[in-house]
Parts: sequence; structure tokens; C-alpha cells
Amino acid sequence: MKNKHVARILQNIGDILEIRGENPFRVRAYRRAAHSIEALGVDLAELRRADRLTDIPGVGRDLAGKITEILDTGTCAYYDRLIREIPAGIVQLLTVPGIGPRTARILYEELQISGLDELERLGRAGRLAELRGLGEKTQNKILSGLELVRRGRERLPLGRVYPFASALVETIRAGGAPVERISVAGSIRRFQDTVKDVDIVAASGKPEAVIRFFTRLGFWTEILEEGSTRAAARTEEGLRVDLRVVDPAVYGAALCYLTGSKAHNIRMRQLAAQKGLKLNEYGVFRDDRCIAGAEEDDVFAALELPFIPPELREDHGEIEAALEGTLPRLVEKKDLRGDFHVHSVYSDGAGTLEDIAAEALRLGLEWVGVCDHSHSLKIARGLSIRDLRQKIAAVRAFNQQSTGVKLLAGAEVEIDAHGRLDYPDEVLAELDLVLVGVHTGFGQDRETMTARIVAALQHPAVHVLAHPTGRLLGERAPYQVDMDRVIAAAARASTALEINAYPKRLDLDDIHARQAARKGAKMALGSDAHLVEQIGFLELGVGVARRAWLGPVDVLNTLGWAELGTALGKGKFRLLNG
Ligand code: DGT
Ligand code: CA
Repeated sequence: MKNKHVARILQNIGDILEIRGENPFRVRAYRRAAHSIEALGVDLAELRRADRLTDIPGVGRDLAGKITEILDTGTCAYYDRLIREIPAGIVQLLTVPGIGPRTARILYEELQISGLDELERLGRAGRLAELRGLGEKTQNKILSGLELVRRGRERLPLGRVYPFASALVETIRAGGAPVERISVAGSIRRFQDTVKDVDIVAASGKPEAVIRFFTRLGFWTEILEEGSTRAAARTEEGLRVDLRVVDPAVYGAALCYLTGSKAHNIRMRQLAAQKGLKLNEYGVFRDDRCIAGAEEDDVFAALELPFIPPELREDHGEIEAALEGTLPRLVEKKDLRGDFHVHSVYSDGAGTLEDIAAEALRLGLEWVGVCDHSHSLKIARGLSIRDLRQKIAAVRAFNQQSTGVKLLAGAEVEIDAHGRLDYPDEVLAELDLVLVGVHTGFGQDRETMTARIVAALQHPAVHVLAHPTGRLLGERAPYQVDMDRVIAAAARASTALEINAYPKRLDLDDIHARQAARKGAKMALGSDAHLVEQIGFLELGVGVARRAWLGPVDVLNTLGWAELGTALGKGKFRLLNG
């Protein structure tokens, strides 16, 4: 996967152009393309072979040429020229949230800082605050930005690792290694939003053969460990993968142990001890005699517990609930009937209405909210009122002739700095589905931001608050906002809160989503797909919902097309059309 490398170079080009004070539209064009490529679910090289690079949002002929050049040579002539003209250290400084081009230039020119370690050392010594035009506030911002960068390096977003881990398990299963059972374990199986590494457990009578198959796979850059029952290797991205091969008789116990979480395991062992049993990665034992181990179900049953879904295994009350018999029926992927948040060719998405409907049908969905950006969001080709009306007409026409998937004429409407919406009320009234979100002015103080968001979600035409905290994993902390107030206001106003399933976002996270459900708010899952293949991101959103203990009634995506209007409507929205 060279995607990351290409994205990084395009991002760097954008940064350098910005430092040089070039046209902001050009700067954004590079960043937008980098962003799309980062989030791409498919291999760039594959798209290129199919001559489909220009399908990527924000990639035109010119950029497609540069991407091809980078895929072939690892770099491109334009980039090489730019980095010759600017000190490389400045570009590295720009990777820190809180450092823009102006600050980067000051840091470089005044202190000749050219690396992140040096930046941190001087920051901690208070030297940055002394610089003209910076001050204490900026220094603190830089230090917390550094923290974010460091954490982002240690942990990757689930969505970047999950497809790889699933494919790897399939490769081992289907590739001729003699495994009887195999599963992803660890934080990935629990659908945690970020993960440190990939844990895989396999059951086999011939562990050496499995290990050999694993370590000979083509894509490792380094084999870290190769024993008779365990191996570890590293990918080009720096991701560590651990494989444990166990006897089929203890597979369930090993899977339980390696799925974790650690806190959950500790509680499980305590519970076993209270019952006079011993639990470890080899099974459940009474007086040194193994009484369960082959299946996870058996391990739980030996402790007189029902099966606890992996997503709940955090010691967040799941063991108590299991003991009381009150574990929730969690929402499942197959319960979903629709996706609330897909971008189309009308703004910065790649799919036509037909493409979107076809992919939705393939995934077994009945409806899709086609939500493009509103006009003030120029970077994302937000729609003017005229274009929006044209799109609404196209959606109506599509639904008239579609016997399968139905579309909602929607918009992801910008919330301005004062909490006002980007389209006038009479235009909002023409839409089937109104999402609102913050995409600018992230730096507002907590009170202002909270009031801004609450005002927007109370607007009578609004159905869903999109990506409520604005975080981007490893890149941007949530904006300052009082989520208690946002959740309470959403519950009161019958405005749903989005669980945005885009890999970098996963926003709401599981903690907030659980809190929201407890307060009576409803959740709307949105893939935020900009390429039709990305509608599949919904699966990550289901993982978050499950971690939040949500059942089908908490998640509006479980409504069929016919039920959707009544449920979201409450008389105040006119949601359905033909
Ligand atoms: P990660 O890798 O940080 O995203 O999160 P996990 O949960 O995958 O953690 P990892 O890879 O260190 O370990 C995988 C599982 O192995 C973990 O979820 C529980 C189990 N485990 C690891 N170390 C311990 C331990 O010291 N005690 C117990 N009870 N379980 C452990
Ligand atoms: Ca792990």
C-alpha cells in the first residue's frame, strides 16, 4: 500500500505552497487530494491500473499525473524542486497541530529549530513563549500538538488497520496454512477507535507450518519474532502483527485472553477465583483439571455467564450485566437499512446518484441520505442554492424510477461562527434530510462553541448533528465543547447525533454515544463516504455503536424507508418523498 506515501507527499506540497504564500485554492487542492487518498479503501496502484485515479475526489488530470509519477519513482519532479527551495525542517514543524506556516517560519528563523525533539525541548524550557508574535498560549498549543502527534504515531485509527487485519486473516485461512480456526483478537476485535498493533490467534495441529506460512508472506519489512508457536512481523507502515498458534483444545480460552481488554480479563479471573476456579489463556480449571477451553462460549459458560460480545469487554459494567442477565441486544450490521451521510458528485464526492444506489444495494441497504456540503464551504465545492435545487430535482427523479434503493435529498449544512445555518429556512424546508456540522472556526472558546452548536441543532429543520466533536484521530483534538449540554439539547430537540464512521473521525466516540443514549438521544450512523466504496465504512460505525451498548432502537439507520419519516418527523420535518 503506497497510499500513505503518496498522501504524505501531496500534503507536503500543500504545506510548502502555503509557506510560500501561494494561492490558497492550490494549497487546498493538494491537501484535499491527500485527504481523499489517506481515506481511500483501495490500493492506489489498483486504481491507477484501471485508469481511475481521477475518480478520487479532488484529483484531476494534473494531480493524477503527479500521483502516477510518485507511484513509479517514489517522488515527483515538482516536489523535488519545491523541497530544494525550502529548508526541510520547516515542513516537519508543520506536521504539528497548532503550527501554521507563519509560526513555522518564526520558529525556523529565530531558533533554527528543525526537528520535533528540539521543538519539544525548547518548548518545555519556555523558549517559544519568548519569541515575538508567539507567546505562552501558542507555546502550550504547540506542546499539546506534539503530544497528539506522538500518540498518533503510536496508535493508528482502527479504520486504517481493520481492513488489512481482516484481509490478512483471510489470506492465512485461504492460503493453504493448516489452520482449523483463526481470528483477529485484541483491540481490533473490540473495535476500539485506535489500535497499537494487530493480534491474531489461530488453532492448528501443525503450528510450525502456520508460522512458516505467516513469516513468508510478501509484505513484511521485518520479522520481529519467529518461534514454534508465535511470530511477529512489521509492515511497511510500521504496524506490528503478532500471531499466536494454539492447540484447538484451548482456542476459545486463548481467543478470550488475547481479545482482552486487560481490565476485562482481570475481572474475569477474579470472578473465576470467587467460584473456586482458575482462568488463564489455556482454559478454565477446577483443581488443575481443564473444564473449558475449546470455545469462547464454553469459557463464559464455565463461569456461569452468557457470551459477552467483544465490543463490550472493557470492564465498563459488562460483567455485572452478564451476571444479572441484562446484557443488551446490540445493534448489528445486518440491522442497518440505510446510511445518513454520503457525498456525491454534486459536491466533493465521487459517486453519481446511480453509483451510490448501486453500492447501497450491494450492501443490502434500502436508502441513502445524499448530503453534500453547503455553499460557504468552498474547499469542498459546497452547493449554491441553484445547484442544490437541481440536485433535489435529480433525487426526486431518481426515486420516481428506482424500484430498489431510495435516496434522501440531503445536505451537510455549515454552522457559521454564530450558530446560523448556511441556507435560508425556505431552502432547508425543501430538503428531506438536514445534517449540520462545524467545519470552520474550530478555535472558539468552550462557551461560544457550545452555544453555537446547540443553537444549530435546535433549528426546527435540522435532523442530525454531524461529527459532533470535530476530532480527527491523530491530527486534531475535539474542539472545546460541553458535550453534556450538546447531548441534553439533542435529546430535547429530537435531533439525532451522528456516529460518523469515516476512519479518521469515529465521532461520536463510544463513550459519548453511550452517554447520549442514556439521556434518550438517538444516533444516526453516517459513512461520510466520498467514494462509493467508502459506504462500507458504516461497519466501523456499527462497531462504535456496539461499544456504546446501543441496540437497534437507539440507531435510526435500522428504520426502513417507510418508517423513516414518522420516526425523525415528529410532525416537524417533512422527510419523505415519493
Ligand atoms: P492495543 O494493542 O493497545 O490497541 O490494545 P490490546 O487490547 O490489543 O492490547 P495488547 O495488544 O497489548 O494485548 C492484547 C490482549 O492480550 C489484551 O487485550 C489482553 C491480553 N493481555 C495482554 N497483556 C496482558 C496482561 O498483562 N494481563 C492480562 N490479563 N491480559 C493481557
Ligand atoms: Ca493489540
